[in-house]
Amino acid sequence: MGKALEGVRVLDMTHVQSGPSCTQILAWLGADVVKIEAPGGDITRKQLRDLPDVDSLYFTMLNCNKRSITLNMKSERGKELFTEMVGQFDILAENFGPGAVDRMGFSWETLQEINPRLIYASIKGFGDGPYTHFKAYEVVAQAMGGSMTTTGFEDGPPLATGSQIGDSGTGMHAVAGILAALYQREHTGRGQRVTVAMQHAVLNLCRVKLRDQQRLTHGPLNEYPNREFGDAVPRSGNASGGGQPGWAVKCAPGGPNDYIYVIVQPVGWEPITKLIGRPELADDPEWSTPAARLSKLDKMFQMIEDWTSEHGKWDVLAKLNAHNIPCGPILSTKEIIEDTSLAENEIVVKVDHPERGEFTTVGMPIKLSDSAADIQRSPLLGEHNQEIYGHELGVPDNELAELKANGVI
Ligand code: CAO
Repeated sequence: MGKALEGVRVLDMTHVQSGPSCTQILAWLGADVVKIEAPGGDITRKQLRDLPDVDSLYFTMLNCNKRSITLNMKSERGKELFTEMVGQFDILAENFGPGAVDRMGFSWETLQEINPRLIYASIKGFGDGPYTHFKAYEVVAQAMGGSMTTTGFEDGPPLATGSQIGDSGTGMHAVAGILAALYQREHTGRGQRVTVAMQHAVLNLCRVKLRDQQRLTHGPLNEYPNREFGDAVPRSGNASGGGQPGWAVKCAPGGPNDYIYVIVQPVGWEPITKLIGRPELADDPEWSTPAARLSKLDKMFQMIEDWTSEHGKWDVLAKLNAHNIPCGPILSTKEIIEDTSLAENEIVVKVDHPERGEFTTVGMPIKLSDSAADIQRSPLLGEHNQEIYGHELGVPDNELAELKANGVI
């Protein structure tokens, strides 16, 4: 067996980011992922284009290793072809607005009748309740899942994070659900419904903030830099708010990404005092213990910054790591895309594309020793119509031409 999911077939009706991020991982695990697009194509093929008339990086970076077919799900023949495919696939994945697949004529009950082994995965913005019928995008989920309220500085507005926890974060949750359903099917012989709400996935990633919400009822959060607390967890800037204090401190020469995030574990204090030229603080009872430092973390990080701002972030990284002090320089996207170790790890990968030429993408973050991911380019719109409708479903060439002319494919 070459790949973990070899032989597993995914009918991929996903679009934009959350759903495609899920099915791309399934493809990298070896599944045969066939993306069904309306004849006009996934909207992201045309969004945020950097080159005229060429699939956008938005699309190419989320749809690698898939095949593409076009199908008008609102046509009668389209529904027939879809029904035939549902009978032959293991997984159907979609993330349309609420009710869209039902409106196409395919409820979960209907799909089960067609294929009782089908695993049907849906991503929506919300679970059951007052928001069920609402559409959602990334930052909507961040807003309603606990992320925006806890991101930013206390005297500023709520902030969106750059990481796509609502979209790709939800996609990764959906992968887990689909793989579990595949495993359960081995025992039961039955498929099942997998649903993930973006609000729920973001909240799962904000779990520690609900921990702190409950701690707050027993008093102030001393690990936070905030001086005053209301009835909800405040935004705490760059503090982790976790068991060990951390902060982003400035480095030389003072550019927008000349910062390093430093964490002061108890064992790290003594070497830090030496590095910053204040060795006397190692044994000073005012500074020597985590409890003593807790009420003056701002002063502690200011002293550290007085030192780091005289050095470049890479230099500080080396000096702190020489003493096993956890830290991370703030890497710009340019530094990341040019990072040789990320390329060597095949997490920053170059892929050739027939229309845009070579582009860089983010590779497979999950490494399996027996199932290496082989990153292949995204498909052109309808590139595999002939292969799938003609060869696999046996639709004759003359009908294919007719379906094309009539806008069915
Ligand atoms: N053939 C014919 N029609 C098709 C089709 C096909 N192959 N594929 C999709 N369509 C139609 C659907 O039937 C639907 O039409 P109706 O509304 O008339 O039933 C329409 O295209 C898609 O609707 P939509 O609500 O999904 O699209 P939108 O652009 O208005 O909304 C989004 C986009 C993302 C807000 C919405 O899809 C959504 O809320 N999805 C769930 C949450 C989600 O995944 N958000 C992630 C956003 S970024 O990753």
